Amino acid sequence: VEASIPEPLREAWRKHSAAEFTSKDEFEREFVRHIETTLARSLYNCDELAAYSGTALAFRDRLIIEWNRTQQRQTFTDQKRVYYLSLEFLMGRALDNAMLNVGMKDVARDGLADLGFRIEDAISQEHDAALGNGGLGRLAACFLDSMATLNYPAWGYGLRYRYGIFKQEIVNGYQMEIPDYWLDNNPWEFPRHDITVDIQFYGHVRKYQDEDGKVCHSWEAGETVQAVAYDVPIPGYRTKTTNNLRLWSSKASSGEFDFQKFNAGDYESAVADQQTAETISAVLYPNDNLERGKELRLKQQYFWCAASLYDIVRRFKKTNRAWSEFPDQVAIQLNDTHPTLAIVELQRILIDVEGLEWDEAWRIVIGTFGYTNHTVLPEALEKWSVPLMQNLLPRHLQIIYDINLFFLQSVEKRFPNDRDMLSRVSIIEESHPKMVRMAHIAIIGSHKVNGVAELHSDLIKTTIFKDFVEIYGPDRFTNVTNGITPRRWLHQANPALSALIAEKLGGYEFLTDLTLLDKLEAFVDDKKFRQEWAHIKANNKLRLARLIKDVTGYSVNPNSLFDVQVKRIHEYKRQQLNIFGVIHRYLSLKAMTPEERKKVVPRVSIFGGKAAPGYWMAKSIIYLINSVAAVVNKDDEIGDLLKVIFIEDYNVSKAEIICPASDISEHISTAGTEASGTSNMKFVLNGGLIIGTCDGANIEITREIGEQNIFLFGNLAEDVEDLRHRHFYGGFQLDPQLKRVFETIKEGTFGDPSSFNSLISSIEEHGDYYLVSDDFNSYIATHEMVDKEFQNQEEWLAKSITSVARMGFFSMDRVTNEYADSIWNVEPLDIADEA
Ligand code: GPW
Repeated sequence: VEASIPEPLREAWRKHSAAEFTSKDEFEREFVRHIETTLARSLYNCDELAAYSGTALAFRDRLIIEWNRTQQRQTFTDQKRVYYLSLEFLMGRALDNAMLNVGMKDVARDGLADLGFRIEDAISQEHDAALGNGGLGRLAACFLDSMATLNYPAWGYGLRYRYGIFKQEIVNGYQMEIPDYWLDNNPWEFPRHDITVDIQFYGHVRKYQDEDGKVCHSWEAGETVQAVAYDVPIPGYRTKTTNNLRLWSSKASSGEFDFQKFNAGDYESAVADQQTAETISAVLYPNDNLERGKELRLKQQYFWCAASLYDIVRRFKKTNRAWSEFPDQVAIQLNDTHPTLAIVELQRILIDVEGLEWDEAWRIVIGTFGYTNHTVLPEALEKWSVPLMQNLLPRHLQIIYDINLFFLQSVEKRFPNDRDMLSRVSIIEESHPKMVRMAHIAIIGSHKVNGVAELHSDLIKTTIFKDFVEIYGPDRFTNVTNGITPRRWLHQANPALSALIAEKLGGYEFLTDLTLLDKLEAFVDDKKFRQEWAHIKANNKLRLARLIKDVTGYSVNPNSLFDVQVKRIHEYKRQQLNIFGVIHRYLSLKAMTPEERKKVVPRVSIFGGKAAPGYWMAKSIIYLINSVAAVVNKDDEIGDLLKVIFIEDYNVSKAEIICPASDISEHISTAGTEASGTSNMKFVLNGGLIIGTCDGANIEITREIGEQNIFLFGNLAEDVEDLRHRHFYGGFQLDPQLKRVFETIKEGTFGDPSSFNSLISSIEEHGDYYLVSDDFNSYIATHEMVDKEFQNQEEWLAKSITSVARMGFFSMDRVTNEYADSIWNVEPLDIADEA
């Protein structure tokens, strides 16, 4: 407020206020201006990278003008805001998305052509913003897109990692990890060196009495680190809203970068302190669905939660409202348990700093938070050791103990003498060392807990959180099935299909109301439409074939059936089932006569995905895929009938090329293990069929598109426990066809078999936890159906079109509105009658 210009002087400001380019000519002027001044280059040294930067800077100016207006509007109307806390935002590239959202891609294409560039070449220069591992991080990115598009006043909060998810290279069939340093020349972030927060760690708690004799606590820091805000503008699609993603970067706090040491000439140790502080935001942990309890990870979590809450509270305090109104102004969504410390931190701020009573503070906390669970896998549920937390966050541990005490007292009252119940629901696990169960804090401190697909939400209520349903009743638990943004995953990734749909539907409204796709069903039998549909798929397959040639050197026949599985490599996602199936196919082909082979549908099995660097089994799976590829792809007897491809460094921008190009994709997790999956939605929305288990969102996709349009197989979630039990106590029977596959591997067909020992023995000898053998037979049989049905191209096309027409439910906009209504209680900002 102090920095505001007095009214009489504002006229001059308004006269010169920045304007947005609106024509090709103006775009070209902005582009050249940025090349010549911002980048200090000229037409004599403008390469494609500079052309990307010039275009990005021109669009960035537009976004920032809209961003400023949005923030002013949101401050002025002062409604409730949503804060989405996520340790991961897997954004991918920003330029194409920005151009499409503001509706100026054609203008930029023509302008760039005038100046000597192809827009695709400029776009492909951009480095992916890869601040995430997989589905959880990409979901956060889809949320941001949707919240802006629907005009919700919403901010994302995350960490500005210097290194995103590692870049994967395949060397001699093995995964190698290369650091992903991505920050140089990133035009999309705005450093806010004036927005900083000092964050404490370690130290001790001092107890004292205030003037009124009330017992108070003060946390006296052992160490402080400074958080600096970096803002990333998030444009909505064809809307005035440009929201903010605020990422925190760590550095030594000003007092800490020691002037004394510096003065005394002790530069080395002064710089070492600086570097220690910077390690907090240095690197994204590369684990998907796994928690390893490392101290630096806990530091990251607290650093980010504390900085974000300080920022949120500071914004609230400017409104001069009573604390009791906090939950009417602020909704905070926790993307998994990673930000659970925010619950404890808000309670600490309210009682230790603001002086509220415990009960009033706790009501505010519960009213503010919502918690989304994304997994039931035990190894992914976060637990922190008590001694670790005691050392790093002593006051928070006290508060956690108090939360637990009051909670257990209330449980004891409702369920007297149920000691087992108390120990099951306690925040503290009585192990050695004791552990803090973060999910329990998240449930106790939130007013809503949601799963991400129906089956998964049912499972959390009946298994891992069953006791909490008894304690709180069913209302605290709900389901919001995941979705995807159709802007990036249809319009941007598959412009030709988007244009064809727009032509049939009379415009692009479906991009903001995806249920309109249902009008496509009327054209299923339209010959010409079918041809155009098929033509687009064929072109997308050509585009993928070019990418495959570029990254692997292999040429694939684009008329083959493209069978794709791209996602993080994990035993529960069962890429091993897929590659064993490929080996089975290879053996069948080898056993055929030339006559029989003529009837076979040629296939390309395409894999992609990263293994966590410490996940041995996942790395073995990658090595097996590449070893099979090396043998099969050079087998002249087989030729085009089977090719195996591993696309290295799968990421968001590669997904944009891969998803539109599949005939069939694989979503084949052990039933009950994949909470939702979201790439299943991306593939179907782009006209690919899927083969999958009855797991996660596959079940709802089936319900929407019809079971005749999906290839389902395998055991059901309800049978898994029983099957696992039988593996150990009823004797284990290896599927005979899988046995033949194992024998082939053991004979050395794909190189030294000892490399695959642990993969095979986990199934043959150690209980086959993921039921690969139990599902193998039906998996093979279902793939035979796929082959057969693919030969009837007309039927296949009808399935493809019908499926797309019925995918409206999986728009992220539906998801965002459900969160807004049932969890956040926020309204979109009405900007219709804005001057
Ligand atoms: F373990 N998911 C993910 F639950 O990508 F935290 N990484 C993770 O660490 C976790 C979950 C976590 C995924 C789920 O595996 C996937 O099924 C789901 O579609 C996605 O989160 C978004 O909800």
